[in-house]
Amino acid sequence: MQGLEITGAKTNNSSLLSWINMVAGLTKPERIYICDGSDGEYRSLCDDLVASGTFIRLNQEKRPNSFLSRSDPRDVARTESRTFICSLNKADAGPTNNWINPADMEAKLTHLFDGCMRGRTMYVIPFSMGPLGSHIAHIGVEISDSAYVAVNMRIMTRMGQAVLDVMGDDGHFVKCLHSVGAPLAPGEKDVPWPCNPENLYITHFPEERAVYSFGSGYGGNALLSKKCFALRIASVMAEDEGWLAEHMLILGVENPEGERTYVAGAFPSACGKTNFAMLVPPKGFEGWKVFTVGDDIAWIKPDEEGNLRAINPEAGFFGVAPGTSTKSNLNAMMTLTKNCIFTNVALTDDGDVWWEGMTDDPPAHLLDWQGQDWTPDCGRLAAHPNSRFTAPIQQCPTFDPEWDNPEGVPIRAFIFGARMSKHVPLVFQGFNWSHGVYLAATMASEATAAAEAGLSVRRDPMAMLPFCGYNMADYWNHWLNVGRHLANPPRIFRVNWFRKDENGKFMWPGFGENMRVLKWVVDRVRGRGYGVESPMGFMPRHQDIHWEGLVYDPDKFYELMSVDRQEAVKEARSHEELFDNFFDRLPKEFIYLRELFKSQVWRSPKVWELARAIF
Ligand code: O2Y
Ligand code: MN
Repeated sequence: MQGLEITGAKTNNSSLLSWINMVAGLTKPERIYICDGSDGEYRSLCDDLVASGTFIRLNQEKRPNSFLSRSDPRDVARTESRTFICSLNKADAGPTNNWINPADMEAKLTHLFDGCMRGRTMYVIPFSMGPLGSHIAHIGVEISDSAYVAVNMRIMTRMGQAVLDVMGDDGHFVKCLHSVGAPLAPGEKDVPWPCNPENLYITHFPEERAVYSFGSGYGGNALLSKKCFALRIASVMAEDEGWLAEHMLILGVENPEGERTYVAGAFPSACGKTNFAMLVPPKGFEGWKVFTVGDDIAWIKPDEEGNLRAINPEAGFFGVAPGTSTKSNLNAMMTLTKNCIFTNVALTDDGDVWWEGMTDDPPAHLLDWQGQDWTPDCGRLAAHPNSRFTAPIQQCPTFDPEWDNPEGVPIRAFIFGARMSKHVPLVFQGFNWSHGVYLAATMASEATAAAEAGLSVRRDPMAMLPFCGYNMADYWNHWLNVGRHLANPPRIFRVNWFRKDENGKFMWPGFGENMRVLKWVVDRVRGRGYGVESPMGFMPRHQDIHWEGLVYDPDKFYELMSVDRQEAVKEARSHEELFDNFFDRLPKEFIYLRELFKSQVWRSPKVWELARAIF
């Protein structure tokens, strides 16, 4: 709004100042505040959130500087059905994205944003995705009318005055505009979690490199740095500029000799991605260490030597709380001891947090995620299944200081995981880059509830289905193209920790044991791991896996690695169903790779049913 004073951090960036004025003119806030990212500012915003009832300060002895927030029960998760890619051309969004014509969407949004910040503060949140000044990093600015968003962004990104300083007077930034869509009339009392679920729009304008989000205050809908910028918009930027923006964790494995190998891994939700990123080496791996660079997103660029180097663009974890415990993920629990924001978990009588799976026995009494009295026999969940913690990455015991290396870390392998109770082996390696890309593009997971019945398989190429900001077939072509220009392309692996036996029991003993698979992956990329060629790719024999500390019967191992020939052919046929959606944009390589796979499967009759025979 004309003449409204701008307080907080300082900038002379002319395009930022004119965007701020333009947005203020449209949204008509009460105040404008530019976040400086300081400790004092964070404290004061948290105090304001406590005063307004959005935050509950937790017991400062048990959980110092930590807060609980309860969302509106209609606003509890990112909302794929209301997420749109508004590219100029519908075909550029592709068949896997919701699309609305950008002019129509702009008209709708202009109407919704008009006056939507009345009675509220407009926070201007400058953030860097990646180390400040890194050539792999990019800068964004989120304008939001939510203080909850501002404090979460302080944890999730490098945020504040230092970012404005890097931007300078004419530096570029990605525009991210957000409103909870709940203007306040003069004198109207606010609610703890304002939102507007009836008018929800999470929209992306790839050509403009901009995000506009309206109506939700939750997670991926509101912290626009994360899925909206770092994946949907960044994937488009990456295609234009020759790099990769991926839904991947980054970890380093160090052997007792001090040799460290970095890998990036893509897993759909509920596949143990956070656990893998913070893996604790099990018995038999004394002297081995795992380092965490990131748990969710990787930006990966070719360097001058033709290697791929990756940064984690984020600075925090926005992890799912339920199921996290000292048994399942000790490092995550240690990360959560202080300076955290918890959303939609339960509150204990002594002012701490609790969620399902945190302890073997639940407390006798809690306030649940909606603030209602809760007892173990009440028949309700105490924490919402999508309840979250926001935590600084530097608090993680496995935090890798290389996280802040502006050059990123060298990636030697990509691991693509899925949740399949049948037919998909524990681990196998693509023959080469294009075969690996094919394996990643065709990965699928069973929906958890349907898994028991062996129903409902959802293809989730590279775990990017909800996050690719353009046509998925163009994205596959881009992957193939990146590989063509690498001197030393990372090796590509598929894994599946979730195979079950005929009694419905998991065949692989648990997340900690994934270290054994990781070691085989590292051995392969370092040229010292043996792999047998099969129609699926290269596979380890029992003797190629490090078993110290675990007794795992060879027969069981070969059962875990076996693939039924009929099922493999069925699988290859169902790739056709996926590919048919993309018409002429489908990479030609995929057609030949599929045919090659089918003919290889047919030509190796017995070995296929009896995996052990190949070994
Ligand atoms: O439901 C939300 O808003 C969060 S979704 C999310 C958060 C952190 C990491 N990954 C995800 C995801 O959906 O992949
Ligand atoms: Mn994710």
